[in-house]
This record gives sequence, structure tokens and C-alpha cells, in this order.
Amino acid sequence: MKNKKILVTGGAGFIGSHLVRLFVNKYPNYQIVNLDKLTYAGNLANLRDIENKPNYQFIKGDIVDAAFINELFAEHKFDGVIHLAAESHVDRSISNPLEFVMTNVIGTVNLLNAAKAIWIPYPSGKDAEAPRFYHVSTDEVYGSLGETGMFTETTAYDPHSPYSASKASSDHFVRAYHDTYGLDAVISNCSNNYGSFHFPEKLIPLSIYNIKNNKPIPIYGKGENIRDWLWVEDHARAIDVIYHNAKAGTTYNIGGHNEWTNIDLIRLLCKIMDKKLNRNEGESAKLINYVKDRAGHDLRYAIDSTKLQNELGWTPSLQFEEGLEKTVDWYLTNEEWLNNVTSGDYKKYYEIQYSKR
Ligand code: NAD
Ligand code: TDX
Repeated sequence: MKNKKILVTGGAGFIGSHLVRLFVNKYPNYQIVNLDKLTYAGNLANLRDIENKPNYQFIKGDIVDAAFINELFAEHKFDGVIHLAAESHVDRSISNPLEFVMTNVIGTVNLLNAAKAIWIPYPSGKDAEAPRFYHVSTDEVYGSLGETGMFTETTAYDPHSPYSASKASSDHFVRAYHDTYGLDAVISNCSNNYGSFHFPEKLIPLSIYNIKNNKPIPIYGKGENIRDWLWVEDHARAIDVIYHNAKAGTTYNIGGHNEWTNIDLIRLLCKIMDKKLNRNEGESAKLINYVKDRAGHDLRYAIDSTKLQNELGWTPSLQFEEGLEKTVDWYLTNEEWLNNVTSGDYKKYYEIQYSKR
């Protein structure tokens, strides 16, 4: 592997922290620069184990600030970008859509402009390698499925929430910069991730926290909505494979062939939690609480990742039951992380560390 300086945006978040860890450990000759605004979802405690590695650098900054982004690219001359920074929670997008437009759309276009300014025209010559812009996106851009069918890379976009509309828009801009300016861009659209360092506003970590603390588990509507769950480390591995092997301008779907209705998933989680917390079987399930449905709630997502499996040889590594149990073990072992996040204490550390920047 050649030496490279790669910008990862959103590396202090859930998926970003797993990706940064993978790249820092696997590619000692890569310099990984993690740019993150440290919103409520960004947490440097997610990266404690690698923060002192010589090939890792953290920069606090906002992708919505175009002047800052342009300066950053001019200074660092990145050889590649893996873009994960985003507002990621559907419920928050329903109460504050503009925040999602700013970060997910404007922020992405700012990064594209900065990349275009330093990369285009690409260097020519025998050993020249085009720097790559990798955009991490979601299956939610494809909209909602009925009882059958799966999303493929050619499924028409049909987003329904402000979150998915903003991600769809950013995907279109990335493709437009490839088609119009010749930017070496790739996109992947992944299904729901789960695993360690997942912020406890999302279904699985929120439910683990509530079950542990004997609080009600809110299930939207009848709990019949279906999601396709993938172990977060398998997503990070897929990004690695695609970043290094995809042809410019390509899209890959990433998913686990692992569909669960929300209620079946939560029943399984309750069973695991009963065992881990030495409760009588059925005890945790008593906390299930059906609440008002999410507005515009997509019924079913299912990802067909055949293209990625056939062309690049990626396959998911973990069965869901095993992955869910590992996830529960992680949250029960890392009580301090969970308590700091739920109490908001994790922010105090950055306020002191970054207040003068
Ligand atoms: P997350 O909310 O856990 O993390 C997002 C990170 O982006 C945080 O660290 C936050 O501080 C940072 N950020 C937000 N606004 C920023 C800004 N203006 N400037 C710089 N940094 C900013 O999200 P996640 O779940 O890790 O998702 C990462 C990416 O993967 C997102 O683009 C999301 O759309 C996509 N994705 C997520 C899932 C999933 O299941 N979580 C599935 C498919 C795709
Ligand atoms: O309290 C809850 N109760 C509930 O029933 C929450 C938070 C969610 N739900 C339902 C809504 C969804 O059908 O559970 C399902 C999963 O919800 P989330 O964890 O909020 O994820 P989702 O809306 O599916 O979006 C996730 O996957 C795709 C990520 O948040 C996105 O960033 C990613 O793009």
C-alpha cells in the first residue's frame, strides 16, 4: 500500500469511529485525519484506544463552513476522503429538517467543491492515482418496500423523511460531480447498523438502556416495520473493500440479508437481557410500550448486496443473534460510556479541551 493521507469526516460518530479504528490499525502507512464537529452524536471516547497512534489526527470542525473546509484541503492535500459526517436520526429530522439540509446537503457539497478545487485536473503520468471521494449513504434513499422485493443499486430513489431526502440529495450531488467534473467518486448505501458505540437514541441501544434501567421500551405503531440489520464492523470492512477496489462512479449496496420486524427484534433483545441480567424469562418484555407511530414511517427496508458480494467478495461475518448478544455484552460492560452519554457528561471533556480553538 502506498502512503496516503485520508480525510474521514464524522469519525467520532458510531460508524465513523469503527471505520477510523479499522484504517488506523490496518494501514499504518496511511495518515488518517478525522474531521468532526462533535455534535451531540460525536464522542471522542469512541476512539480512546487509537487516539495516540502516530498515524491518527483529530481536527474539530464543521463541514458546513466552506471557507474552513477549503483551507483544510489546501493545507493537507488529502489523497482521499471518506465522508460519513451527517445528521443521522430520522426523528430529529422530522423536528428540525433544516439542520439536515445544512449538514447533509450543503456540508457534502462543500467537501465536493474543496476536493474538486485541489484534485481536478488529476495528475497525469505512469504512477498517477486519482484521489477518491467516498460518500457513505443509506438504504433509506430508496424509500419503502411492500412485503416483497429488495433494493438494488438501480432502484429509483423515493425518500420519505427529511433525513432520507437530505441523504438522497447528497448522493445526487456526488454523482453529479463525477459525471460533470470527472471527480473519482463512489457511493455505498447501507442498511441499519448495530453494535458498540451506537448512540442511545436509536432503537437497539435505546432499548438496551431502557431495559437495563427498567424503563418503558417505546415501540412505534404496531412494531411491524421491518429493518435489515448489519453488524457495524462488517459495514466498516465493506467500506474498506469498496474504497480500495471499486471503479470510479460506482455504487454498492451493503446489507446483511437480515430482516426483522421491530417487535420481533425487541422480543429477542428482551430474552437476551433477561439472561444477562438474571431476570425471570418474560420480565424485560413487560417493558414493551406501544407508542404513537413515527410520521411517514417507512414500512420495510431490505438490501440486495449481491453486486458487492460477487464483484468484490465481501460477505457479512456475523449472524444477528450472535451480534446482538455481543452488543448487549458491550453495553453492559461499558456502563461508564453509556452513563456519560445519557447524562451528557461526555461533552464536558470537549468543552474544556476545545474551548480555546
Ligand atoms: P452518527 O450520528 O453516529 O455520527 C455522525 C458524526 O458526524 C458525529 O460524530 C457528528 O459529530 C458528526 N457531524 C455531524 N454534523 C457535522 C458537521 N456539520 N461537521 C462535521 N461533523 C459533523 O452517525 P452514524 O450512524 O455513524 O452514520 C454515519 C454515516 O453513515 C451517515 O452519513 C449516515 O447517513 C450513514 N449511515 C448510517 C447508518 C446507520 O445505521 N447508523 C446506515 C447507513 C448509512
Ligand atoms: O424508540 C424507537 N422506537 C421504534 O419503534 C426508535 C428510536 C425507533 N423505532 C423504530 C423506527 C424504525 O422502524 O425502530 C426502527 C429503527 O429506528 P432507528 O433506530 O431510529 O433507525 P432508522 O430510522 O431505521 O434509521 C437508521 O438506519 C438507517 C439510522 O438511524 C440511519 O442513520 C440510517 O441511515
